[in-house]
Amino acid sequence: MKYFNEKIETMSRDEMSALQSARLVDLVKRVYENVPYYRAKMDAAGVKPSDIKGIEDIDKLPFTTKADLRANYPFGTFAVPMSEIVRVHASSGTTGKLTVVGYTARDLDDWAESAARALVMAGCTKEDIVHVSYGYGLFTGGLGLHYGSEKLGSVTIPASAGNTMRQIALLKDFGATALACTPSYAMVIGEEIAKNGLDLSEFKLKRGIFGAEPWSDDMKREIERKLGIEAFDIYGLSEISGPGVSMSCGGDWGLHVMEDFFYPEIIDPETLRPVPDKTDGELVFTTLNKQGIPLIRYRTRDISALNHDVCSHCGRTLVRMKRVSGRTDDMLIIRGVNVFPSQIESVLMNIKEIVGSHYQIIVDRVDNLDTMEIQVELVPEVFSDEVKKIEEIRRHIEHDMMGNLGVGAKITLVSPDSLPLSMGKTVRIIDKRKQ
Ligand code: DLL
Repeated sequence: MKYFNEKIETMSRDEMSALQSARLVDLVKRVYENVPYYRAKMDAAGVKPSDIKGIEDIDKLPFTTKADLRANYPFGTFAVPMSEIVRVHASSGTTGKLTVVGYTARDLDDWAESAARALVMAGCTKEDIVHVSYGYGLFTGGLGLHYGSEKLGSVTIPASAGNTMRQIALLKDFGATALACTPSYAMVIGEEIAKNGLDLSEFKLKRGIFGAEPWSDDMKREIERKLGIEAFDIYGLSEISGPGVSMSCGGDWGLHVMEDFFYPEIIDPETLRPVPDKTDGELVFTTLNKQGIPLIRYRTRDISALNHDVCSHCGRTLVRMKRVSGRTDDMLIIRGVNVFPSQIESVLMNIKEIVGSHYQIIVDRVDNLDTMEIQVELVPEVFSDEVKKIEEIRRHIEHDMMGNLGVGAKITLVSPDSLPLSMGKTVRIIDKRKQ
C-alpha cells in the first residue's frame, strides 16, 4: 500500500490549488457569517469575503494567534453551535489558560484521515499492529493516532503513556509492528529493553511514528539502533487538529503537509511577509475544511520552510515542510508537554514565602530524558526558618507545578539574592539541551 488517498496525495499542483481555492472561499464566508471574532477582525482589516476569490488571495486575510484564542476562551472562536461539537481537546496556553479546540464529526473524520495517511507514509498497512503510547486525554497525541490507525484498519493498542515495563511486555506479547510515542519516550523504551537484557529478536517492531517535540537526526539514528526500526517524524498541533498535519515519508527532505486540509505558509516573523520556497521562517496554517474551530492564518511560532518540488522518494505532490527545529517564542517542550515560562511564573506568584520574580528554569537532557529544575529564591524570613518548614514549601511548589504544568519539575529553594541579577533582560531559562 503506497498511499492512503492516492488521488489527493498525488494531485497536480493546479488541481490542488483549485481545491484549496474552493475551500478557502467557502471557509471565509462561513467564519465571517458565524464567528463574531473573525467578522470584527476582517472588518478592521477592510477585507470582505467577496475579496477572497482563490488561494492566491490568502495574504489579504489577517493572522490569528494563540492570544486571540485565549481572549475568546473557551469556545468563543467555535463556528458551529455546541450541539454540532462532538469532541474537545486542549493544550497549554501562555498564562495557564488552556487553548481549547472543538471538533465536529466531520472534523474528526478529516483528522483520522490525516493520521491514516501519515501511518501509510511510515509504511503501515491494515496488517500492522500499532501500539499507541502517546497520552490519551486532552492532549491530541493518543486519540489522534488511535483513530488514524483504526481508520487504516490496523490493530490499535491504546496503551497510553507511562509504566514502561508494562509497555514493553505488551509490545512483545502482542507483537506490535509499529510504535507511536514521543521520540524521548522511544529512547526510554529502547534503554529499558537493553537494561533488562531483552533481545530485539523477541519483538516484531518495524517502524516508529514519533513527534510532538523537536528531535535531531542523531536521536533518530539512536532510536533506530536501539529499537531496530525505521523512525518517522510526525508533526501537528492541537489548534490545527493534532498529529498528522504533516508526516515524513522517509525521504531526506521534510514532512508532507496534508495541504488539502491545512494550507501552509512561511512568513518572516518580523515583516509578516511570505518568504520564498526553501527559506526558513514562521509556519502559518489555515484549516481549509474545518467546521468546529476553523483557523485562518494561524501563527504556529514553529520555524520551518516549504518545498513545493515533487518528492523523488515517494512521488507525493503534497508540499513538504522542513523538520521543525525551534520556535520563535519561549515555549519549552518537556517530555512532549508544552510549557510556557509564564505558566511557571504565575504559579510562583501565588506563593508568599518566595521572592516571586527571582527564579531560574534549567532544562537539560539526562539519559535522553528531559529534566526541568526550577530554582527559586526564598524571602529572608523564611530562609532562616527550620529545615522542615522549607521542605514543606518545596513540596507545596512541586505539587502546584505538577498540577498546573502537567509535567514534573524539580524545585530547588535557594537563599535570598543568590540568583544572578542582570542589568538588562533577565535570563530565566537555561536550556542545556541546545548547548
Ligand atoms: O504535540 C500534537 C502531536 C501529537 C504531534 C503527537 C505529533 C505527535 P501540541 O501539544 O498542541 O500538539 O503541541 C504542538 O509541538 O507547535 C511544535 O512546537 C511541537 N511539535 C509537534 N510535533 C513536532 C515535531 C502536539 N514532529 C507543538 N517536531 C508544535 C518538532 C513538534 N516539534
